[in-house]
Amino acid sequence: MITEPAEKIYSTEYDPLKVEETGELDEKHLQLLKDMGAFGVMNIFTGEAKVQNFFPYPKVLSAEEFSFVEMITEPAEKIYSTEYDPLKVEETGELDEKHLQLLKDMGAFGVMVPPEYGGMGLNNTQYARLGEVTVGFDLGITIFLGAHQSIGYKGLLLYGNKEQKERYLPELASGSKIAAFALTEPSAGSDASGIKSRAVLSEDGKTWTLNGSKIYISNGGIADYFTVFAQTAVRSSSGEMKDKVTAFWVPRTEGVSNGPAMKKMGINASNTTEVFYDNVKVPSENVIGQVGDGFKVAMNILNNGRYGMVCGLSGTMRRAIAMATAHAQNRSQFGNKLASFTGIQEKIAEMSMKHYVTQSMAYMISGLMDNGVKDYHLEAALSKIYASEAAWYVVDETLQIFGGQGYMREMGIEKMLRDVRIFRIFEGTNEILRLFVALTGMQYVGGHLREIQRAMKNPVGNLGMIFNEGTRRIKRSVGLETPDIAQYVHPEFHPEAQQLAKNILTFSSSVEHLLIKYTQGIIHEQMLLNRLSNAAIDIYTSLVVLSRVTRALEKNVLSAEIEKNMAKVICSE
Ligand code: MYA
Repeated sequence: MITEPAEKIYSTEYDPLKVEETGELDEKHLQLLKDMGAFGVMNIFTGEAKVQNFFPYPKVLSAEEFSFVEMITEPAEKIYSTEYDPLKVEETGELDEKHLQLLKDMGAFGVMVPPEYGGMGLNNTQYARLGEVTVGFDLGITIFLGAHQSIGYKGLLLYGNKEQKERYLPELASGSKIAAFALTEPSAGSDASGIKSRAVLSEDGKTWTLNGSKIYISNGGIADYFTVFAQTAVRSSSGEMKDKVTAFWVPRTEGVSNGPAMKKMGINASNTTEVFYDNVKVPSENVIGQVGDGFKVAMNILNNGRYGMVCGLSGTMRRAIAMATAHAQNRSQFGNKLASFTGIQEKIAEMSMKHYVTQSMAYMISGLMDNGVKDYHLEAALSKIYASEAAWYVVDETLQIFGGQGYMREMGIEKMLRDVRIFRIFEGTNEILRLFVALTGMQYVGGHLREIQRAMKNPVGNLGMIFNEGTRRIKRSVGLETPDIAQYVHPEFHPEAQQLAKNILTFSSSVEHLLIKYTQGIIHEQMLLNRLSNAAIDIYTSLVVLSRVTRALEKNVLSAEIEKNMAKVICSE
C-alpha cells in the first residue's frame, strides 16, 4: 500500500539523471513523496499527519514465520532459564565455552544475515520477536551479541559489496569471528562528526594508513574485525580538499591493540575497552560504502541498532513485569497478598502500559522496515528514547515491589537496573536524540516555509501554491482543517482520534511559531526543543497505540478488552 505508489511514480515519471544534474528534487516529485507519506512521523511537524503510514497496524508474522522464531527461541529460553547464571557470568566478565557454543549452535550470531551467507535470514519482525524473547535473561549477553551484529558488522550488511559479503559474513554469522563498531573517541561522543582518527591513502591508491584511538568500544577486547570511522581527505566538487568521514572494515592486524576491560556499572557480561590504531594498513577494498560517506553509514547503522534496542528493552520489561506480578501474588503483608492492594495494582498497570507502548513501537518499526520503508530514523530515535526511559521505570518499580529483597544481589533485579541504565546513554544519549528529533522535524518545516517564501517572490507563477497554503492556514486557524485520523481508528476510539488530530495541529502551530520567532537561532533553544520532542513522543505514542488497539478490537483478540483499557489511559495521559 505504501510502496506501490512510490514504485509507480519512480518507474514511470522520474528521471534520476536529470535530478542528479540539477542536484535537487523538483517540486512535483517532492510533493508526490509528501503525499504518499514518505516523510513518516516528520509530517506531524507540519500538521499534515500522514496517518495511513501507521494504519493498519503492521501484519503480525505469518504462521510459518512465527513457528520458525518459536523454534529458535525455545532452545534459547531453555538454556537461559535453566542452566545460566547471570551473576556468575557478571563476576567473570565473560561467557563460558559451553554457553558460547550453545549460542553459536542456535545461530545467534547471524540472525539477520541472509542464508546464502550462512545466517538465519530473519526479517525485521522475526528479529523483533527473537530479541523480545531472549533479551530479558541477561542484557550483558545482548550487548555482546548486539555490538557484534546490530552495529559491528551491520555496515557490511547495509553497504558492503558482494565480495565483502562473501568473504566476511559467513565467519561472522557462525560466531567464529566477532565484530565491533568503533565510532566514539575520547573527544567525540555525542558529537560523532568530530572524530579525529585519520586515514591517509597511499600514492598508488591501494592502501590506507589508519591512526587514532577509540573509546568505550563494546567487544573492543575480543573483536576480530572493527567497523572504524576516520577522517579522510576528499576532493569536493569545487576542487578543494576537505575532511570527510570514511568507514573502514579493519581486521585485528599489526598496529591494532586494546586497553584492559573497563569496569562498568552494568552489562558486565559484555567486554568494553579502548582500541588503538597505530599505523594500521587497511587495503582500499576494505572501505565500506564510498570514501567520504562514512558519517551517513554510521548514522544509518545506528538508526538500525536503535530499533534493535527497542525490541530488546520490550523483552526486559516483559520479564520484569512477570517477576513483579508473581511476587505480588505470593507475598503477603498485613494479612493480604500484595496483589490485592490498589497501590501495587496501580504500579503494575502503569508498568504494563509502558510495556504495551514499547512493544507496539518495536513492531511498528519492524513492520515499516519489512514493508520497505527506508526513512525510519525519527521513529527509531523517538522509540529508543521512550523505550529506554520506560525500561528504567519498569525495572525500578519491580525492585520497589520486591522491597528489601529486590535490593539484594541474588534476586538479580539490582543487576537488571544497573544493566538497563546504559540504554539512556549509548547509541545516542536521550538528550542528543531529543534535539535530533526536534531539529530534524523543524528542518523539514523550515524547508516547507522556504518554499512558500520562494513562491511569494513570483506570486503570479505560484498563485496556486500560495492560494492553497493560504486556505490551509485560514482553515487551520478556525479549527476546520484537522487531520482525519478517526477514519482509520476503531469507533470506540473516535474521541481519542479527534483529540489527537487537534494535538497535532497545536503542535505544528507551535513548531511554525518557534521557527518564525527564532529562525535559525532555534538550534540554541534546547529547553524549547526538548518540549517539542516530548510532545512529538506523546503524539507518536498515541498514533502507534491507536493503530494497535484498532487491530486488536477489529480482530477481537483475546486481550482486546485489556488493550482497550490500557489504550484509553495512554491516550488520555
Ligand atoms: S555506538 C556510539 C553511538 N553514538 C551515537 O549515537 C552518536 C550520537 N550522535 C549523532 O547521532 C550525531 O552526531 C548527531 C548529528 C545526531 C548529533 N539518520 O549536521 P548534522 C544526517 C540519517 O545534524 P551533526 C554505541 O553507543 C543529516 O540529515 N541521517 O550532524 C554502542 C545531515 O545530512 P545532510 C542523519 O550535528 C552501543 C548529516 O547527517 C542522522 O554532526 C552498543 C549531518 O547532520 C540519522 N540518524 O550530528 C549497543 N543524523 O548533510 C549494542 C544525522 O544530507 C547494541 N543525519 O543534510 C544493542 C542492540 C540490542 C539488540 C537486541 C535485539 C536482539
